[in-house]
Amino acid sequence: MRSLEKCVEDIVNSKNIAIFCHTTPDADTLASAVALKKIIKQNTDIETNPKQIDIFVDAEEVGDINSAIIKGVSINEQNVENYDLAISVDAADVARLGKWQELYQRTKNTINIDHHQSNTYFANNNLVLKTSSTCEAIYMLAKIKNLNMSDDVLNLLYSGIITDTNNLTQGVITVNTHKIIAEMMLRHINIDALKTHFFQNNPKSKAYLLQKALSSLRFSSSDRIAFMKITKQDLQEADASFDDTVGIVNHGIEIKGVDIAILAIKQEDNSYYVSLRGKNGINVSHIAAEFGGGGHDSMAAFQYDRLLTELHPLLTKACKEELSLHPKEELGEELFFGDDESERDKKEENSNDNNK
Ligand SMILES: [Mn+2]
Repeated sequence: MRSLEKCVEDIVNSKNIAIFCHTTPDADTLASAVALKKIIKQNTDIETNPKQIDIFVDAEEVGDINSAIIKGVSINEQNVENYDLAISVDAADVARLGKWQELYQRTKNTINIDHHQSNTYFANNNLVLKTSSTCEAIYMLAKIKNLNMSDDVLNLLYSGIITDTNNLTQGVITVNTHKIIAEMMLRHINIDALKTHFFQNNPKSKAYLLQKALSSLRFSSSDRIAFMKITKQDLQEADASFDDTVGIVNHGIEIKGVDIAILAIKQEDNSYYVSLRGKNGINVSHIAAEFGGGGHDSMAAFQYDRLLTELHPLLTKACKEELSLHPKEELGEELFFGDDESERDKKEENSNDNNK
């Protein structure tokens, strides 16, 4: 993989490196940045090859749960005027770097490590892998190059994998994902503690926000679309932040018969962040792309600057087009588990017959 060779070469040869997360940072982008910094440090002889590595995130604040990832790590401290190398992690396009986009783009050498299919290949060197998360991509890249990864790093990378897949239930989960987790488990990762931290640790504000989102739940297209919204007033009344909105859309897609779940969140600047989930082969990244967004087949998102009343008919039309590609009758109730017992009985009967 030529681009990986070049990536490692550039990291080795750069003295000042800046790592960039995306705006509204999630666990994957934060953990990728911190893990990457640690991997570089753990595999560099600081005596002969000293390095300054700074991490940038355009965010007012990082919520309680994700702030554990960056605890003790300095963020947004620009120690040099110009960097030799800029690396973005988990950003599908350069605008996702927010206010740090300019610093990234004026750096002569840029690398883009990501896993979004909608990635725009905006860097000099683009390492876009079809993985569950950018954390999984970083693990693979480090593994191919036989780099050392401390237990700390494994815990960070595991955090990105489980959060981007809603604890291994959604998104791009491959044989590789499971293999990597097995390798991590053979080392040392705190699976129970991390599961509790990321999935059983919601602030009360999130529960109140969920209550409000669920009360807005509406169905359309023969109940194949579930729509929810969160208003600014909801956020205020629940004393919730944008972080608390993460995962709420899953409550829509978990409903029987629903193939597209939509959550529209009104943001501070009055634009909407629209989160989509799909199942039964529905590709919601196609829908998001129609509105300038992107993501993965089963999970995607986009921003919308105008009114919800304007968005509604457009979004409904886009969803219906996608649904028409997968008519309901084709998606009949599959038997997932087969019918082993009667199969076995039949075989036994047959073999008994043969023995007679
Ligand atoms: Mn990600």
